Order: sequence, then C-alpha cells, then structure tokens
Amino acid sequence: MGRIRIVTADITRLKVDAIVNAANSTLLGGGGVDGAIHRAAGAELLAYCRTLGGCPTGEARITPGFNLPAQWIVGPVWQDGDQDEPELLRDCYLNSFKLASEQGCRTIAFPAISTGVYGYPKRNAATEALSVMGDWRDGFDEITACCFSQSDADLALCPECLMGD
Ligand code: AR6
Repeated sequence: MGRIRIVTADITRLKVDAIVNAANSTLLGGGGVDGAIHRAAGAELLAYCRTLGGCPTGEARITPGFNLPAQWIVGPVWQDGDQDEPELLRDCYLNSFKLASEQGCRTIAFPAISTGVYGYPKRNAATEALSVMGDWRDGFDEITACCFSQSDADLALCPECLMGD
C-alpha cells in the first residue's frame, strides 16, 4: 500500500510521475495553479490543449508533461453545497487516478482542486480529497496532497479530514 503525504510546495517543482491541474473547462489556461503549470510546462502544452476540445467538470484529460509531467483535471465550481459539488469533486480525483494508473504512473501529486478561484470550502475539500486518496492507495507508491501554504497543510492534517468525517 502506498503512502499519502501532505506537503507544502509549488506543485510544478515536484518530481512525480503525474501532476494534476485544477483547470477550467476550456483547458486553455487560467490563473492559480493552472497558470503556474502552463508557465512551467511551456507553450507546447497550450498547443496540445487546443486539440483536446475542453473537458466537462468532474472529468479528466491527460497530456504529456512537456517540461514537466502533467495531467489535467477540471474542478467543480462551488455553488451552495447542494449542486452535487462533493460528487463532482470526488470525480475529479477519481478520474485523475484512473487516467494516471492507465499510463502506468506510480506517483502522483494533486493541488487542492477547486479551493482557490472556485471557492470550495477548504476543509470540506480536504475531507473529500483525502477520502478518495485513501481508496487509491493500493494502486500507487506515493500520493501527494500538495498544499500551497502551511495553513492549508495544517487544515488538511486535521483529524476530521484524515478520518473522512
Ligand atoms: N502549486 C500548488 N498549489 C497551488 C499553486 C502551485 N504552484 N498555485 C496555486 N495553488 P486555483 P480552482 C493552490 O484557484 O479553485 C484557474 O484560473 C491554491 O492556493 O488554482 O480549482 C483555472 O483556469 C489553491 O489552494 O484552482 C480555473 O478557471 C489551489 O491551488 C480556476 O482557476 C487551487 O486554486 C480553477 O479554480
């Protein structure tokens, strides 16, 4: 069974088989982690994404990493908690795991999907993320939950999140 680690880092710097993006449904770039990944991967990534025709919320698409190993994912837009957001967020993680595993990836890193521009409450998002990660431990050597600040990492380490309450 692989380990799950919670780190504070810039996801574009991690040496893993696949990194997951939190893109918008066009896949044509944005701010936040999406912008950072496009800058680090280079212009070839945007050219490749133009051929994909977008990606609906909850689904995932995979691309070569170009200057880094990158996989793409769309996070759900948080509305009021009553629009299937938890299911859609779980689908984001689930479909990313499926694609990465089909490609033979053994290590994978996720940002905190939907918790920035999309406004998904961070603690709820961490609970969902860590729960799906737990379901996929057998298929990977290492799953990294990549937080962008120490306070986000502390939040993900709270007992409620780790126990999936
Ligand atoms: N490494 C790791 N995490 C990061 C990095 C980084 N380099 N940069 C930001 N984060 P967001 P969303 C964290 O807004 O909420 C884009 O414009 C950040 O602190 O990037 O899913 C897309 O194009 C936060 O915790 O993604 C979409 O339009 C987390 O990554 C929209 O934003 C996600 O924040 C998607 O919104």
